Amino acid sequence: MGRPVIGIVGNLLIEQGGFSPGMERSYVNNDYVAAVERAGGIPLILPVVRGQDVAERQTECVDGLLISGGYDMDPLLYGEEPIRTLGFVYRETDIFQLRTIKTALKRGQPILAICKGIQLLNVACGGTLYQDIGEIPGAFVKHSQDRKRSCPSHTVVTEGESVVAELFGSTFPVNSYHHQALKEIGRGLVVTSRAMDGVVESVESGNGSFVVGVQWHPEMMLTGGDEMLPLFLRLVEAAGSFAASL
Ligand SMILES: [Mn+2]
Repeated sequence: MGRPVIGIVGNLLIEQGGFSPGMERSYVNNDYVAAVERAGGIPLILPVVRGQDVAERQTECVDGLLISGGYDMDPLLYGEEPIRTLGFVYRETDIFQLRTIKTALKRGQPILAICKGIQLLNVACGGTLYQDIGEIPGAFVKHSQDRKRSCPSHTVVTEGESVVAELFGSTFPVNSYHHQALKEIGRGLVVTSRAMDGVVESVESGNGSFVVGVQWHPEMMLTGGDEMLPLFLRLVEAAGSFAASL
């Protein structure tokens, strides 16, 4: 068997200017592609599609999934009305990404969910979000950093045994590019770390399959050092085991 294929869940970028304003482009940030390749996986971008069956078939074509970041999620998808500090929403991308995650969870396929990815994972499991961290009483940490993307800016403390604790220890620094956060935790997920203000920074599946969500951007940290490489190595390893078990 060859190297595991990691599907990177795509996004739509709406061009704001240039030659074709309004043009929608299928894309992912290239840091995700580079991280998967560096960890020994074969990166494959899964574009946003409309059909449920198309999304399912895409997911079946890969051995593991990397859920990338993106716009704010449509709060109607988790039963809330939009508040004034909600950012730009593109509902069709949310629906595609949720379908992809649900398909992977049903198959027991390994998932690494990053930034909006952890939020999508939580909603796919029935959880909810804070639409803006300003809603959380006592949340004092700056979670939208103004520094290089590879540079960590706040501390994370782990809770109990988890992949994250095993790889990075009980406390470690991460970068931060989110203004939303997990509220009620979805079924089957366990919180494995928090920022110093209590904001959830990672979750994992409680059932032993490799399902890890992180609120920071390990693929961006990889552009400045190797601290976060073990997370991608684990995803690729789990994807290889999953493929071998079919
Ligand atoms: Mn953060």
